[in-house]
Amino acid sequence: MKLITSHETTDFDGLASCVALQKLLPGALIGLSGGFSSNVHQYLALHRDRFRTHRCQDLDLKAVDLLVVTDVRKRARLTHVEPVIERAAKDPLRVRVVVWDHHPASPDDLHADEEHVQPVGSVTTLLVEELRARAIDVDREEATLFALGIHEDTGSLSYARSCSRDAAALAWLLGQGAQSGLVQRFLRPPLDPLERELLVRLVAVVEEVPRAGASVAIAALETEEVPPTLARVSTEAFRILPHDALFCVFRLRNGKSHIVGRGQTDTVPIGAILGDFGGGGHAGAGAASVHDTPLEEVVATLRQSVARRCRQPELVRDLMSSPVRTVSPDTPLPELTSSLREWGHTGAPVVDGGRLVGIISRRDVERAQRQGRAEMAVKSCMAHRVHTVAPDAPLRDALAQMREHNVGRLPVLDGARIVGILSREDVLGYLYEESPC
Ligand SMILES: [Mn+2]
Repeated sequence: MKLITSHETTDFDGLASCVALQKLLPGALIGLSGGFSSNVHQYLALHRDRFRTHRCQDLDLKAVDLLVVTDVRKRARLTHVEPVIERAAKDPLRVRVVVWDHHPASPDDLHADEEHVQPVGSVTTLLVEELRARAIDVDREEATLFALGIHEDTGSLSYARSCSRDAAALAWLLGQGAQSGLVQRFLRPPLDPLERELLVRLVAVVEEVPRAGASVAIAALETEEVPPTLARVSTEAFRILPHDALFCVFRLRNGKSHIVGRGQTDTVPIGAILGDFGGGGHAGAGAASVHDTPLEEVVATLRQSVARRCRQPELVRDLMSSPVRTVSPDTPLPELTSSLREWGHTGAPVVDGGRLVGIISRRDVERAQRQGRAEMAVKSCMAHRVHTVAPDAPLRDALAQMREHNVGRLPVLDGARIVGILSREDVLGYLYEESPC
């Protein structure tokens, strides 16, 4: 028997990639843990007969001679096929293992005879590319399911890890009849009353983790809801809260704690942090389970893991321009204009005897020209109130200042000494780095 499987609490990327694999391997069965994320659960209420899946406990796993695993490689998330994995380890000639995945490698990964692993936004993208390459037709229901897989894992192409290959696969699926209106409906069904209630409780207990380098928050509470609900409510909480990353810890009455992580900055590696608890995921989302540990202890361990694993954020000193070109308060405006043009700058700090006394921009000069003051000195139209930043301030603090005061450049002061300047151009150059794949 050929068996296709994916991770526990199967999401749209997992289900879509299983269905795509079944088209590549006619006759293979899809066997899963039986637990689905809640949006997939609702989708299957309508599509169960169109896309047949089995629970592994209802299948004769001893008959499996080919195991194809998709959207996961960690054994901890594959307990429903553990007997097959064990048999493959003992007798590799009798059971072949093939893996399709897009997650980073980890020590808990199962051994595979054949691996198709690429760092794209969704594993469904890899399978859509394979179907296209083999000229296998897909109908509009399949195309819509595959589109759901790509939309879910790439945040509709908005997450940092989504790439041009995901977009190309999605474009092709639209050409095959994928229904965008239905994608919207099945991807994010509204929260039900119980989920809304849990969301309100969760938001009330959010606490920020100090000195994580980014805005990281933890919310911990006791509940009796099921894991798919916990994942959905965590996603919604992350969407409405202002943090770069959010970890939600839910302790159930049976003593088990379920941790859900959501994030949108590469300085907080969600998957690696939850890996410390035997769970996993990627940079933007992950989950883990902890047994028989008091809630406070789980939270304390989580705080330590966050502190240890978060990368330090970009600092102003790493991005600022240095040395700084400055002008004197007595510089005539025509001379300033030609200097700015020569330097390729749109403004400059004004320094008098080594002391920062103002800042002037091309816009100030243009205003002076309009008012007939084009021949005057810099001091006549410079801004006296200068917003500055320290060299070891995180970049996001500098951005917050630029936004709040609507200024395009911040002189960088080390004590009273001007050591650099951070401009909009410096920040843009950093933000627009090349795409991940
Ligand atoms: Mn995935």
